[in-house]
Amino acid sequence: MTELLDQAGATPQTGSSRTHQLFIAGEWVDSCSGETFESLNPADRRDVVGRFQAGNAADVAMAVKAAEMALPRWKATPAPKRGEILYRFGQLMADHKERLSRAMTCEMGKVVAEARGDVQEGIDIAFLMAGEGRRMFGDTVPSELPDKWAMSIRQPIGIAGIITPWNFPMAIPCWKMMPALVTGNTVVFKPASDTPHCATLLVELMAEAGFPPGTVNLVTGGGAEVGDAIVESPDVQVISFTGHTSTGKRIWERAAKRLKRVSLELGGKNAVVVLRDADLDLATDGILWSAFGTTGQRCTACSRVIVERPVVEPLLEKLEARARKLRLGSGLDESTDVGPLINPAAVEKVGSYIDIGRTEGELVLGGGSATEGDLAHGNFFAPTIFSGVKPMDRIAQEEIFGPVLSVVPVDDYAAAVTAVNQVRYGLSSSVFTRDVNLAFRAMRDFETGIVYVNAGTTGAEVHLPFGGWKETGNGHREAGHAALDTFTEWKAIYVDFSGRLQRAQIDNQEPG
Ligand code: UN1
Repeated sequence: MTELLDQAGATPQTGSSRTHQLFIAGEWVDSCSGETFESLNPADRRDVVGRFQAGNAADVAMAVKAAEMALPRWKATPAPKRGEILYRFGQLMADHKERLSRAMTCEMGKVVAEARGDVQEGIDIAFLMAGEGRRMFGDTVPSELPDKWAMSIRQPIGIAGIITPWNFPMAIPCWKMMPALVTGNTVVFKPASDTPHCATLLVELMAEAGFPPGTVNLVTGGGAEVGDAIVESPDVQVISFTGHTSTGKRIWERAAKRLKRVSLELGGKNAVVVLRDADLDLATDGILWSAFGTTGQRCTACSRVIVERPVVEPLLEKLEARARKLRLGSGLDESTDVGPLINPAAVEKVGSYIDIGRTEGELVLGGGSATEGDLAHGNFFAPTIFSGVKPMDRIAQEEIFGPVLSVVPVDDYAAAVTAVNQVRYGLSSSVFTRDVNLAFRAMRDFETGIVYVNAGTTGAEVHLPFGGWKETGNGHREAGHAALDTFTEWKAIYVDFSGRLQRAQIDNQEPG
């Protein structure tokens, strides 16, 4: 373990081109394909973070087999004991926080302060879910019949397929694996192809924490090979996926054929609403942090600012002045505000939205990739602001997943609500106002799974449900105790100790 972590943190600019392996049944092994792929540092693509196994369906089959073999013992392990392993894992993450964070920055680019937040979110969910080992509440309720006991308990579903994105490469796998494991499922984990190193480091720590062989299996590789095989496997009963809406829809369709449970966290098009009475300095802080933090690559990122007309000009002035000062660069440099995008394809996609935006609004700032000086070898994109955007314009409707912000003027609160809600997604929203009545109306009216008052759209905490309405998901939630619903079956149990047959809904009715 320490060897891997040492390499992760020690030589961040050069990385390690060592070849990593899959983790199946408690062993580090090569892929059946015999092929590998590289993970590159997005701040400097010459820096190879490492080589990783290109897994395929045969590897997935072995991982599923290992998860199946481990299941009976893991299920039979008392939940508080399972929880103790989660506590150990959370503590190991805390012990190695700095090195994990730096490794994350090297592999996916987010500035190291935010990488620390990502690791911290993993620690938080490990500790929260460890505690579930001693809670996992069901109901104990009175029966409608005398001398009869009624209660409900949660039980594991079986093998969980965990398919995760690169933007929160430690937090999101932990959001999914911690509730899956504490409830007694075993796991096959496929991380995004852009962040296999982060996943490898996590799984190393999980092994060290004492998860028994086969409870957690890691298969790196492409979606078409590894992801599809997990989704198609008849023995994987539950899938938890975070990523593109189109991929999520495909997964759900395919899994539906086998009536699998699927939890999806997909896109967002999150709005900050600034009302005319808002504290504009505070709003500026919140908007910049949620629009340009993580280079706009959060599902919760703010990409629309819906502003009442009287304050459009003063707000825009503040946003532009502050955004102009944001420093682009390597996330390992503590003075950097905005790191790179994840890969060249992302630069191209974000760039294509600039062309669209120019025909829809007015470009105020940015609008292109940044290649000067030290940025030349990275996937950098300048923080970009468009003004005068209309609610139904494409840049105000489609998820861009980059540092692009659209300012959308509206006439009043009612028009702001319409604009917030007239999108296909519904993850996060926020309102800046000092009017308590309008704040409460917004909490009621915004059709999103998360609403902030006088804060930006990012920064969800792990003990509340995380997820969205509409095409952001399919009704499931991560984090909080809601996360347990994804990974458990309910069992209602009735114990009749009357010694005679009592027929519910019949014997307890007054004779007519
Ligand atoms: C995501 O972008 O998919 O609320 C997750 C937030 C973070 C999690 C974001 N705690 O911004």
